[in-house]
Amino acid sequence: MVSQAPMQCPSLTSREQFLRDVLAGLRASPKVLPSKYFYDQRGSQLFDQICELPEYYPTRTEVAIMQSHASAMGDLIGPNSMIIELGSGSSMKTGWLLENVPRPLCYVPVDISGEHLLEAADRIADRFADIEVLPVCADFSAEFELPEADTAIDRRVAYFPGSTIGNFRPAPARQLLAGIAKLVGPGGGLLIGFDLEKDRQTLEAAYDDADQVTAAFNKNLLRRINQELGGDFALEQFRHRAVYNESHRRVEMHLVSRVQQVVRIDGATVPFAAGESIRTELSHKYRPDSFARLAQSAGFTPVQLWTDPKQLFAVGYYTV
Ligand code: AVJ
Repeated sequence: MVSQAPMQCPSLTSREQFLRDVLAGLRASPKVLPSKYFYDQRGSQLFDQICELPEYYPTRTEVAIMQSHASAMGDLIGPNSMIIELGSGSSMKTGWLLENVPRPLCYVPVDISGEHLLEAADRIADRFADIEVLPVCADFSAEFELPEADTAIDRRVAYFPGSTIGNFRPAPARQLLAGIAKLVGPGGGLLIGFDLEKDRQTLEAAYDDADQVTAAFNKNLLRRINQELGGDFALEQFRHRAVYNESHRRVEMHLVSRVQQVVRIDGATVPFAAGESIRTELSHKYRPDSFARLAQSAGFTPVQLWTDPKQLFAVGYYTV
């Protein structure tokens, strides 16, 4: 059953906010653009395509880990739990988990995109008639209120799959995790997917695929600026670049200007030198112990870690 309180989606990205963020980023040195703006309709489609690429191992590896270990995860979580999925999107990996958590169980998908959210909530509610589904439209990186469940809840557990945490630098990642610890409270848990450090070649191929889907995903950000902010980026004058920055343990995506040029956006001008780049995304990679330390610094205790035979990706369970 989907209980639906009247749901107001915070209008996350007004045009004004988008414009402010874009101009601030392009006036900074070096130039940056926030990766959260990748996901308009076209960007979300391209991301779904990325998840199917032979080079992009994270999604299929995380799904395999969930398939193999969801029953152990469900046992650790236990009955009378509220599962709060952060950035639930289309709730792709959720079924494996919900099938294996003992009942009673309440599921709270949290997403900024209202349409995605209600569609996914309906699908989960149809498939699991005995689960109370309470969708919340919110930005999970800011504070939000949890809905009240019908049945008494013994613990709250956040589910944060997809290695989205990798988009955050260490300090904001710690803050986000500390916010999750506060949200689930004492006795609560966190089940989180994160990507593991590995050889440069595998990492760079995952973010620079042969079919150029990731390049299209990256350049879509410029197309979006053109469309929504009246920019005049010539997409073919920028080159996609993905590089593993080993000292920071992160893949960085860039758009590199092929020539010296001036771009206009809503009356503002942005000069580019030939070879100058805009950094559009950071994707941090961890070792089991480096992620445990991060989680501990946010108030969590490591309980168990699951990984795949090639140790490409990990899903960990932590408690407050
Ligand atoms: C959705 C942030 C997990 O960092 O791997 C995929 C996004 N960017 N290919 C990632 C992404 C380019 C992805 N996350």
